[in-house]
Amino acid sequence: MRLDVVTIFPEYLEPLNVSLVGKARARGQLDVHVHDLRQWTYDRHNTVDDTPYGGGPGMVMKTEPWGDCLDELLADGYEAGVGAPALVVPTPSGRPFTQELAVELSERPWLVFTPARYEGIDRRVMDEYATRMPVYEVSIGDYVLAGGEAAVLVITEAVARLLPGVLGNAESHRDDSFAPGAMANLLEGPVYTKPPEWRGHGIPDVLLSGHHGKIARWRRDEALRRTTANRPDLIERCDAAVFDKKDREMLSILGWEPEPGGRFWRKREAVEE
Ligand code: 6GU
Repeated sequence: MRLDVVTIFPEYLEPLNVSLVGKARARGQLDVHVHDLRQWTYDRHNTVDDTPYGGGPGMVMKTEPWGDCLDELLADGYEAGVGAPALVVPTPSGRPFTQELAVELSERPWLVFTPARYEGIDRRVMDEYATRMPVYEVSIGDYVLAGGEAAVLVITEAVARLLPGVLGNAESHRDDSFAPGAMANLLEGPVYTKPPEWRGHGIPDVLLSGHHGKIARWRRDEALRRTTANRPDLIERCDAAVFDKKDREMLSILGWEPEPGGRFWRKREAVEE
């Protein structure tokens, strides 16, 4: 897979040399190109922004540097025969980045990222490239960052670990929380390793029992416990058909009950606790 990133802070993308993404690059599984947008400015001050039409605070990134840069790097990739590019535009007003979108992006041969600073990029840039390729405007969560570079690191890592051969074991993302088509999207429960006792904290006996069925059940119960506590929306969204008899017992203990419509809701008393 080829990745291009265009930014006014190329050094912000240094982490792409490290860890999983860095190793995927070293192995030739990822071909990463980071570009400094200011190389496509032609004035003394290397201007990339200007005041917004209609007034208001902040600055808007200008069309021309983005257009000239994207034209050049798209021509380069087409010439190299990389495949069909998709533009990924990080913005707090984009669609939420999810595991499902990570899977979709991981299936493309070439992603071009345009992290912006200031109030964002002149709309006409996205409109122009949308006539030639898919454009994904993506947000990584409900908070505001100063720029899209950190989002590029997030998206890149989520996508890279899905590429064939990047994670050691091909099975390792089948059970990810949020894996599409997972039985139910539950958060994963706690994990433990040696030593068996640390500062007076032991580990749950069941994990030492060697009883695989009981261990699987315990893990499922802990996943339900954690999901109801931290992400009740995930339980409410589930088709109740994904919960077996033991799941239902655990949900009941946690203060949840089925509705006639088929979904689970937190019981009133539990909500008020
Ligand atoms: Cl992609 N960019 C910025 N600037 N802020 C964000 C974001 C992206 N996602 C969440 N907040």
